[in-house]
This record gives sequence, C-alpha cells and structure tokens, in this order.
Amino acid sequence: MNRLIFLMAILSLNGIASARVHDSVFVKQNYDKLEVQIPMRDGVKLFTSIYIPKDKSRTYPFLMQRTCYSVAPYGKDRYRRTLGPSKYALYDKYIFVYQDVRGRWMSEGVFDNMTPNIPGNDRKNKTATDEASDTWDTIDWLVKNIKGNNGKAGQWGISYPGYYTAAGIPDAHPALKASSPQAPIADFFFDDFHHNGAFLQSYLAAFAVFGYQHDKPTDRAWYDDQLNRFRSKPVADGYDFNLAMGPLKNATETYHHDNFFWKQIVDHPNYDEFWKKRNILPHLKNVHHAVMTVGGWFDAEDLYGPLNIYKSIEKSSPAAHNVIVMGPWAHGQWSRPEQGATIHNHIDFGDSINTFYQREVERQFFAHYLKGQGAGNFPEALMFDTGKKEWRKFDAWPPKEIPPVRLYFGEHGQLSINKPLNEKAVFEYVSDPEKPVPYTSQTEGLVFTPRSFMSDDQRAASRRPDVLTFQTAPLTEEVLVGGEIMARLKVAMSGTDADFIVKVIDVYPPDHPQYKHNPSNIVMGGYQQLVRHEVFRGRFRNSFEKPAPFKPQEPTDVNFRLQDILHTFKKGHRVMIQIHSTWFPYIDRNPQKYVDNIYKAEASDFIKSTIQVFGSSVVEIGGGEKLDTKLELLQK
Ligand code: PG9
Repeated sequence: MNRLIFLMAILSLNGIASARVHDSVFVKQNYDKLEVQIPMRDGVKLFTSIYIPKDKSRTYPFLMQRTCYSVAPYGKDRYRRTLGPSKYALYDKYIFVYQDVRGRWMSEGVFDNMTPNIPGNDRKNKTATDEASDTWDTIDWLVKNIKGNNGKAGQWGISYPGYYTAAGIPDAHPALKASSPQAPIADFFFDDFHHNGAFLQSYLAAFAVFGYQHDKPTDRAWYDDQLNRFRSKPVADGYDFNLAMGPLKNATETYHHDNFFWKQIVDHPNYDEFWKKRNILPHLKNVHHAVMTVGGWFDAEDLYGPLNIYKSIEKSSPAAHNVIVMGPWAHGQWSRPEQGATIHNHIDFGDSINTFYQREVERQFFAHYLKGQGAGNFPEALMFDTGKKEWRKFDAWPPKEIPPVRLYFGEHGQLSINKPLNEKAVFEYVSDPEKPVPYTSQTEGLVFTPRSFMSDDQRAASRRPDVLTFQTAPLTEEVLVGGEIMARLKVAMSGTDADFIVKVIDVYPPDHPQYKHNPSNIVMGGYQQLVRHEVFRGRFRNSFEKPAPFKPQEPTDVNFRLQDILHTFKKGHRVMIQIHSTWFPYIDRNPQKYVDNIYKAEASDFIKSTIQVFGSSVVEIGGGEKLDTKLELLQK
C-alpha cells in the first residue's frame, strides 16, 4: 500500500510540476515580452514589463499590476513563470502589464509609503503626482502605444499591490473598466504596522524593505544589508528575542537608526496628518467602473483594508458595480494554485475553494468587464461562513438578514448570549509586561509578518491568570453571527495606560474529529479556535489623534470595533470570549504607565497593572451601532 501511495505522490508531483512547467512554457509560446520606461506627467519614467499575446487574430484588454516588490525577471528574454491573477487569466489571454512604482527597483523617482492622494477630479490636467496620476498616465500611454489592445484596462494586486490598485481607482482613466484590490492596505494605522494605534512588533524585521531609497534604478535589492541586520544570527524563538530586546527604543538604536520609514513611525505615534493623508478611504468616491475587492477572513496583514475599501466605495458610489469576496484564507492565499484542501494553520476549510474562486469568480469578473463575456451577475457579497465552511451570497454587507448577537460576561467564566448578567460583577487580572501573553501556541522564529495565529488554538491563553475567559455551555442549536463587531468594555486599572485584546473563539466539542493534515499532537477535541481578534491601544479611546491617560481606578469606557465576521457556531460547540492586555510579540508591550511616545519609553516605564473589566461590558456582533463614526470623523 505504501508503494502505491508513494507512486501516486510522485505522479501528482509530476502533475503539478508539469502544470507549472506547462504554465511557463505556455507563457513563452504564447506571449512576447516588451520592456519600456513610461514617462509620467512630471517626466519621471516608470519601468514597465508588457507581455503581449502572439495571436494577433483578436484584440485584448490590458490587465495591470503596479508593485513596490519588483516586476522581475528583468531582461526582454527573461519571462515570468506565469502571468496574471491566476492560470485562467493566463490561458484566457490579456496584455499583461507589470510596473515598478515610483522610486522602486528599475523605476525612477522617490518612494513614499502609501503615497498621499491629491484630491481632484480633473486628473488628466493635474501636474502634481500620486498613484492615481501615475496609473492614469500609464493607462493613457498603453492604450495609445501598444498595438492590438481593445481600449479597455483592468488592474489587480494583492497586499501593497492591492493598495496601488485601490489608489488607482480615484479619477480613473476612461479606459479603466475593472479593478480588483485584493488584501489591499487602506491605512497603515489600522492595517499591517498598527492595529488601532498599537504597533505590530511582529513586523520589526520587515522595515528594511520600506525604509530606504534606491539611489538609482536597479534590479538588485538595495536594502539587503539592512534586512540582514536581523539575520546575523538565526532566531529560534521570536518571543524571547523580542522580550530580550527590551523597549522599542533599543530597536531604533540596533536596527533602524537610518530607516526613514521607522523614523516616521516613531515621530508619528498618534493618528496625525502624516497618517490621515496616507489613508486612501476618503478618496474612493465618484467610482464609475467595476470594483471587486477580495480578502481573507484569516488575513493577518490586511483585513481592515478590503472590508473598509468595499464599504467606502459602497457609501460614496452606490451606483458603482462594487462587490466583495471574503474567503477562509490567509493573506493572498486565494491566488495560490489549487492544493486540494484549503488549510489555515490547523484548520481544514474544505476542498477546491481556490479553483472555485479563481475559475468561477475572478476569471468571470475580468472576462465580463474587459471582454464583454458572461452575464456579469455577480453577488454583492460572496462571503464564506467559516463555521459551516460554505459560501453564502448577500445583497448587502454588513448583512441585514442576520440578527445581532450580544455576548455578556458572568461569574465563573460564564458567557451569556443576548441575556445581560450581573452588571456589578468585576473581573480582574494582573497584566505584567515582563511576562506578556504569547500570541501563538507554537514557537516561531523571527517572522517577516505574522500569519498562522489567526485561527490558532487559544487553550494555552485561556489557562493564564492574566487572560479573562468566558464561554457558553455547549450550544443546543447552531448560532450564526455575521457583520461588524463592537467591543464595549467598561474597565478600570491601577496604571494609567493599557491595551485591550478581545478575541471571539469557537470551542470545539471534545469528540471533534482530527484533521488529516495535522500531526497527532494537534488535538481538535476541545480546540479553542480563534475566529476573530482585535487590539485596541486604550489611550486612543476618545480620539486616535489625541491620546489620553487613564485615571487609576476610575471606571472608563473603552469601545472599539473588531473586523467583520461570518461564522456559524455549530450545535455542541461553545462561544468563547477572551480579554487580555498583552499579546507578544504580535504587538509591542504597553508600558501601562502613560508616556507620550511608547517608541521612546524607557525600560523603567514598564509596570504591572491590575486591570478590572466590569459586568456591564458587552461584545456585539452584527446589527450593532457602527463605531466607525469615530473613524469617519477622522477621515474627513
Ligand atoms: N501586507 C504586506 C506588507 C506591508 C508592509 C510590511 C509587510 C507586509 C503588503 O501589504 O504588501
């Protein structure tokens, strides 16, 4: 039997290998490559690789990706192994365009993170540049200079390229007919580097990529030496490494003393003009072409972005063909070639999910809007229920048809659904920054960005005295939660500052079957699967721009949103909520003594704090009052 399995494995590997070889062979057999320097309106030239179908019997739309991560391979005879957002687009044939954005790799100019958008609907005649004008100028040049195009252009990108797609939407060129920002960044104060003002220390090693200017166009990574500062010796345990480093001021001295982006982060600890002008959301208005935003429910990098880009366009341009797809994916996982099962950490979410998305959703979106193919009847919101593990279509998101669920905390770790318990109850823990709650059940080295923790087992956390844990009895019937989440905490503390982490957790029944991709020591019986979390730096409870200390022992409201959710808690499962104040090294440690700038805090500023959470607190899922009124105020 083992021989048969081995043989099948070899054949399937050959199959994958031949498919991969086939893609790269298909590219060379069916596309010609062109490399051009496209002049922007200010004269800066952007390096652009263009792959044109050899078959001249028909015309083709453009499908473009703009990126800060390089359009390699460089050289007109060196071809990408595949083209486009999936192999379906490759075989359907487009004129694929890949561009190094301003200031990156082989393009000229100066790089800026999250280039501030310059508002103005007369994009064609503006002289100042931003990503919208660079996108406009690029499309204009392509339509006028590349033979065999059908006068239509689409754009897509994942992660930072997803941001460039979103940033190319305002005041779009008339030829731009379809945009698909995927895991797009919307605002670095809420995506990637920060969550509600708390710094993601798990990103510490990534700064080199974004914090140095190249002195001229180059096809070599000019920041490698700075990246290697973290690689001088292997780091087996990121928790110990980051704890031993001490306060963030030591990171400045040791690793990032010459990094312009780190300096900007340190100089702008609050949501000031520096961050506000880099937020793309307020500029997503008057959208007249089709937009399909894609994200992953377990995307540890950009989850705020896709949800809020979709909602911003929905609000500003209700007539736009604006849809959203959210699947059971990690960051960018939907773009991977089909592996059979979609696995996130220990959880198996089902088979052929990527094939369904790439072939039946994404392929159809571009074919319809760029080639006039198909009926174009895309659901407003195609959302994956991460508990039932099935897709659902909604006419609106957040959904109107899912009743709100309110979760109340009670004594002895009781969690009540829709029934308030004892408002006068007080729950208490001692938060010690010298012994922060680990953010993952596994030991990780120094990650570039966090990833697998988003659906991880929370049993180790629930057994810690500095983690408040509340859970229902086993459910007698399934409970569906969907939409936006609000945590409304009433707290008090012995210190003068604190972070709050709130987690929504699905507790599996003791007899839950194992998943075959896990080793036997990953026990799914009783697994406490993280479904959604969020971090909130308490100093920003009244305003992200104007932080304020807490008054010791004074009951204080800390209200904040967690990112959206669609999850069925099945019969026999339990709903669990955890609350704590450290989560390391995912986020940096709050000294818990108020200091003006945590990036400059001294080791002596870090103190233990006794935190109290009162029984009047509640977590609302779906239907709740939208807290982003505060965010909306910020975005004006
Ligand atoms: N989420 C990706 C990232 C940004 C910044 C640092 C590290 C990763 C991305 O948006 O490309």
